[in-house]
Amino acid sequence: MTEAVFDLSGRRVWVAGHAGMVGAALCRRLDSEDCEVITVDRATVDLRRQADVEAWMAETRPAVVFLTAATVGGILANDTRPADFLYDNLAIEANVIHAAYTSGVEKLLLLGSSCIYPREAPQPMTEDALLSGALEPTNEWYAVAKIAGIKLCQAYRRQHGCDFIAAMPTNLYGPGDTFDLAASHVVPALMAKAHQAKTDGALEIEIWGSGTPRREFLFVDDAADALVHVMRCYSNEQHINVGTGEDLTIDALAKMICEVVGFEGDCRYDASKPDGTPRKLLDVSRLAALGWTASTPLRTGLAQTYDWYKAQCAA
Ligand code: GFB
Repeated sequence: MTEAVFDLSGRRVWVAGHAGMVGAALCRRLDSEDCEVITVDRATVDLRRQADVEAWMAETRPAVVFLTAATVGGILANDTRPADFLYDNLAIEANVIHAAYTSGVEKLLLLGSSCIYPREAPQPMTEDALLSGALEPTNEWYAVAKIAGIKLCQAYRRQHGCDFIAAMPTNLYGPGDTFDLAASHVVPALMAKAHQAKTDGALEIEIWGSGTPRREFLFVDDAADALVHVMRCYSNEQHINVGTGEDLTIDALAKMICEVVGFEGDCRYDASKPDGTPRKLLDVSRLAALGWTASTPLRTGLAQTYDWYKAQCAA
């Protein structure tokens, strides 16, 4: 086990973005830590408004910040709402990171995304692949904002000595995900489609693209555990990958989701929808060297997510 270098005990920890899937999982994970978790609703502090953020942070003085707040979405949302994905995320990162510096935050972790890497990056993608080639066009707006976030953490570390770090997770899924088909990522989208088809007695579900792209999926409670581990054990200017190190095709994922849901119909591919990046597999050697590896198998995580979704549908 890696020796802890940063202790959360007794510290005031702000989970920015607590209402989102990752923020909520982090709050669950931090329940078992001896720290004070604070959150603030969007109606009280809009993180895109600099004055709101500075005033709230100066008043509440968190010692530690997990910056998970972001405008996020699946491939279609990224492709059709470029201004939201670029502006919202740049504003949130700039405001929170600068206010963390001015209010004396001891440590901040920015959550990014594996889409920061070039579309044609060698697989699995190491941290060094950043800015080595052109981005995937469907999500370059979000990627540029997250790259700017990494650079903000580096810049405040270099110029002001701030212990600000950045973690780049692979595609995440789990309880609390967005199941709205216009905004969702592939896991909740296919789960909702399969569930609806099973309920309606439909013969097939529609899968976007060709089914051939490969993706890596990490269960959100594993991700939250990894982020706490990284907060404790990592302090470096270079960002760090967070994933499982294993991927599968969208076709294989769709079949697994149909099995979990109990839908026995067919999958029909809609080639008019984008595939996005052909492959996005992270090299997780650095994280493994810190003593963390994922523990929830994909099928187990999908079953837990489906249980959560069914409970929401029934509510
Ligand atoms: O999860 P997803 O939207 O995100 O799509 P990305 C992954 C793959 O699943 C793509 C296919 O090849 C989609 O075409 N897919 C098949 C579907 N059926 C569906 C469906 O019904 N809904 C969705 N959403 N996809 C996002 C980025 O990329 O991943 C973000 O746009 C971010 O910036 C996020 O990085 C993690 O992996 O393609």
